[in-house]
Amino acid sequence: MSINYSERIPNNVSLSDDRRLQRALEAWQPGFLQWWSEMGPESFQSCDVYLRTATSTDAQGWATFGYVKMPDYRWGIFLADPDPDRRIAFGEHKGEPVWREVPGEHRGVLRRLIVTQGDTEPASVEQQRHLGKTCPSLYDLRNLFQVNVEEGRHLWAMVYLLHAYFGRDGREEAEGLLQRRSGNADNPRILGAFNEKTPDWLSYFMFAHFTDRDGKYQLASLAESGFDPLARTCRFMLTEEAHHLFVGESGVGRVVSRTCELMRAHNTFAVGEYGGIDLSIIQKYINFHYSVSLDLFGSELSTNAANYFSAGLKGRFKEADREDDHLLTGSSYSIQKPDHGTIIAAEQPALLALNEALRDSYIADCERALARWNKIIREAEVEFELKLPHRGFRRSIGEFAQVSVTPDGTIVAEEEWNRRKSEWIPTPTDREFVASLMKPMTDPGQFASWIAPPLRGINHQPLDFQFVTGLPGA
Ligand code: BYC
Repeated sequence: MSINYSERIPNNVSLSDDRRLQRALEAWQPGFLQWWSEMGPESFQSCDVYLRTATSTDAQGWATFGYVKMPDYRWGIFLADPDPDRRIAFGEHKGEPVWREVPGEHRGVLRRLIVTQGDTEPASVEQQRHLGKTCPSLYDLRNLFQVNVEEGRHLWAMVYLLHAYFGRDGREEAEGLLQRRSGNADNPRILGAFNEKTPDWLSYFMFAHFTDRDGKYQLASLAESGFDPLARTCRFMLTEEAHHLFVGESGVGRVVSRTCELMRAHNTFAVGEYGGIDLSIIQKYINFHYSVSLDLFGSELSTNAANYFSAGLKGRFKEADREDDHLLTGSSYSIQKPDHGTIIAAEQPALLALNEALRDSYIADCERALARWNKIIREAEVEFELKLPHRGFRRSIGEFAQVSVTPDGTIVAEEEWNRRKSEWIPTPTDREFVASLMKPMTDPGQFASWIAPPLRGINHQPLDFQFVTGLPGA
């Protein structure tokens, strides 16, 4: 479905047919732009950035690239095309036509899911706002800004739903999304990972890999929703999400690749003095970001998740492709949990274990990406293997929140864990070292010492393409 760019708010939902909604969103727009100018990428607002903009919500609609100043980016409301015959695929309403309006009895719960999703989007922009100043290349700078503007658009996606379907409390929640701030002690973002700092580019690539990947799984579950506007919104958001995951996975892969290159050239594991990041430090960053992201799936056993599912509000990953009854009332699911100093598997009602089932799909996906990083190491003939820590490692939410688990899955005393944590997660010295490498590299085609160039440029452009122009001080 093509997108109408002639209106103040680009959209493919015939916004001009609903004057009230259009006016409400136009009234929210200046607050959004104000938030962007205060909390969006610092120092780069007047640069021209080679960005892609959606022109329609089908696959061809992404082909449009051009220079845009970020504050002029056409944020708007884009939903995947409706399927007039779509039916609810799971839960108590399975088989019924999907809802085009909010079902009254689920109003509060749906609003909360939408607000939680919406809150992560501006949070990530806030977390990343200082990174531009230390970009490893123009290619990476442009990718960062692409991700940032699209997270801003994802905020619009959720705000549209709040304004269009939740009346006055929806409008209040939409305001709240512009008020909370990542890491703010008085008014923080809702979920833990979105209040952490993203101080350097290694953290950023890890975030885009591990935390954005939670986004992929949560959006895919919401894309199954019986509330059709939410499902259609999330389906289009997922097409944007794919690029964010690419930035994360390929970013970490390029750091690994450069480290291996330096290891071979200098015949040492300690590549710091040659401007690289040791594999052992990369491993600690993996441990940190993976464990923070696992918490985002919620508790292993959750009546909230069971209720979302039974009510038809939030499905499972690829719900429609699954060959079970889509009700789960009689089935069980195995979860891991601590039990008297060891970790055991326990059968639990599948309905209660939905968060864990989604986390399992996520873990399998992370394993696949990890294997690709390890392939880079193997092909460089370096003896080292990156690993994902145990799911119980460093958790703050769920069954493992009260125990101290090592990366290999052993429960130890809290005192021992604290004594040994410098082996597992980045120490202040590790972070300072990584920070010391973060010098901006803005000559076209040049890359910082700690990262390999990508295989190709964005949109088939050569690597020395001027992906961002008009840099501050240039
Ligand atoms: N931090 O029953 P439980 C993305 C709360 S990322 C703080 O297990 P539930 C993106 C929970 O609210 C995707 N609190 O929770 C990525 C509950 O509170 P109440 C974001 C937490 O509801 C990168 C209590 O603990 N989207 O898009 O089953 C860049 C009991 O928990 C946390 C979504 O998350 C936490 N980590 O599951 C940009 C989808 N976890 O009821 C963007 C929408 C739990 O006791 N959200 N709690 O007051 C959801 O589906 C669910 O809210 C959650 C939690 C899966 C997050």
